[in-house]
Amino acid sequence: MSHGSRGTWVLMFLVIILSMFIHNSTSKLDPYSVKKKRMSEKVRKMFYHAYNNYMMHAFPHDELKPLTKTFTDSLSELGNLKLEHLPQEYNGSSLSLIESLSSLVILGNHTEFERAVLWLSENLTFDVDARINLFECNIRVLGGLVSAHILATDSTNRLNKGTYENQLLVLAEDLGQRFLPAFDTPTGLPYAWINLKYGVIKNEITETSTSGCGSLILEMGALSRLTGDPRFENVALRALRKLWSMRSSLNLLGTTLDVETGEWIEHSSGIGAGVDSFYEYLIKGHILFGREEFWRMFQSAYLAVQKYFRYGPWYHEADMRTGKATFWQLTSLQAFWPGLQVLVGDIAAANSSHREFFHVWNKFGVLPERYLLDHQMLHPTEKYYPLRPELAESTFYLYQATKDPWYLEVGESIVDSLNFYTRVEGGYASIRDVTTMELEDHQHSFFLSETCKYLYLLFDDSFLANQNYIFTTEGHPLPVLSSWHEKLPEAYILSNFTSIKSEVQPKRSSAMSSRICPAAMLNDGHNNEPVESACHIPDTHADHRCVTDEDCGVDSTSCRRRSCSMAGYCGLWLLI
Ligand code: DMJ
Repeated sequence: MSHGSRGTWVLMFLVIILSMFIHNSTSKLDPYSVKKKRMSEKVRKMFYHAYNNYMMHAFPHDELKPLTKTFTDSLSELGNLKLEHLPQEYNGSSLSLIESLSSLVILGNHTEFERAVLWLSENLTFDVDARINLFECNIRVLGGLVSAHILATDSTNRLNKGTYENQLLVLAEDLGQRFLPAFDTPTGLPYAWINLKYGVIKNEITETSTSGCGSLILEMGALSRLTGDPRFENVALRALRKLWSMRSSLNLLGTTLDVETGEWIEHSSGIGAGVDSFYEYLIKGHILFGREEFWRMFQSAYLAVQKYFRYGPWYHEADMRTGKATFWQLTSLQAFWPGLQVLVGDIAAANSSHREFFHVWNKFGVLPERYLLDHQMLHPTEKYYPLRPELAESTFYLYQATKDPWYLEVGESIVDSLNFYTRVEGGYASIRDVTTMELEDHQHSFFLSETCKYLYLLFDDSFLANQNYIFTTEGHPLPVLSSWHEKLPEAYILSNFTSIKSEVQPKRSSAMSSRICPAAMLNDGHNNEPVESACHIPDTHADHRCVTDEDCGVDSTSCRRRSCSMAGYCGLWLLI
């Protein structure tokens, strides 16, 4: 054996020993590192199976139809209405590519990220005669572009500096300007629909959702901070404040409203469809911009939710005017709530709801869109599962907060179900009916921006190692920067990325520790006044007599709704 080849063998031997040592030491630090590595690789493959099929069969259109390997230009059809007149030459807005940008960075694929950024820079235009849903376009397109711009200008992402000259921000600003006419209403609440080329069209419908008006502040606020043009943040803030002023005396909001009259159309609401991201943007707006105003709104809104919608680990709907329960339904969208609860530290409540959602996931194999809690059956028409991310999202947050390996098990089970039921040769298909597992020809863009991302981050969170991010409702990361903060709240001083601007911070009791049920009587820490449990609703009659369940309130300790016994007394008679 020559000296040269002996040297090579010695080197290889040393490399093997060293890698064994590194492997052992990381395994010792984290006993789940092998599993995490295996699972993150599995999720990486899932993402690329979905992404590559989109790029091959659907790009530059919006979304992939994985069964027929064709495409759909869905952006202009998102929401509940269809676009009437799309021009022949319209090629979509590359929605799924925009949605994939931040996921590519999180997966460490800077080459593909750069390729996508350059393609969008040269080809994307919003000067099209397309009527789009403001909310969807904001969270998916504006959010995707703003987040990707921030990632593209972050020196750690190794972009070829010469090629990126803020093109994504220019596109985002153009889009933001096209949104502005939507806010030109007597109330400041934006129209749900806008034509990108011509603004608000004649006789446009005036009905919109609470989410539609109240989930704009992250993207529009970030756009203002990045461009220096305050108009985007101002209109979003005005709409949010108006919406908040429309709350009932119970601090509840409805689900749909009229943007011209500012009146509620649907008074029943919960934490799911039509309202979910409103709550999310209050707390995330507070984290991103440090506004106390958002915290105060959130705290009141959160307490009202826990008081009027919560039934043990479940959340039903209630009438915003009376707080009386309306619909006893579990919906797939509600599964984001435990993740939001993690952000405010209400881990125990988050854990118990998450377990119930996962229980339903296990029962059906995936989460059905709507389940009737009172009849213990699926909703007759909403039996579908469109690859939604919410359960994976909450699982990721709960694992971050607790490091309880149970959540890794949950994540693995979600990954296995997705691969077993929804993976097809041409991508990942939605499920039309969870009882038959019949598939539907649609791979929603949020599968790329959220579902795969949260599953990946559950098993590999190295992206989050050196910076604080919040994720928009569509899963696009925005960094928490001290320069964007009016005043940083006490709770976030741990970050080395942010800093306290104001020395004197008001003492604030946490929403979780003192005000949330089941604590029946607590000291509020200020004037020794007892604080009543937030979930407590007294029975109608002081002597607890009742004729129907309507006469009974909510138990202050267990937060369970009391019911009327055959003998005519309210109590916790029904055990579910
Ligand atoms: C996503 O588009 C967003 O998370 C939105 O807020 C509601 N849910 C869908 C995915 O389910």
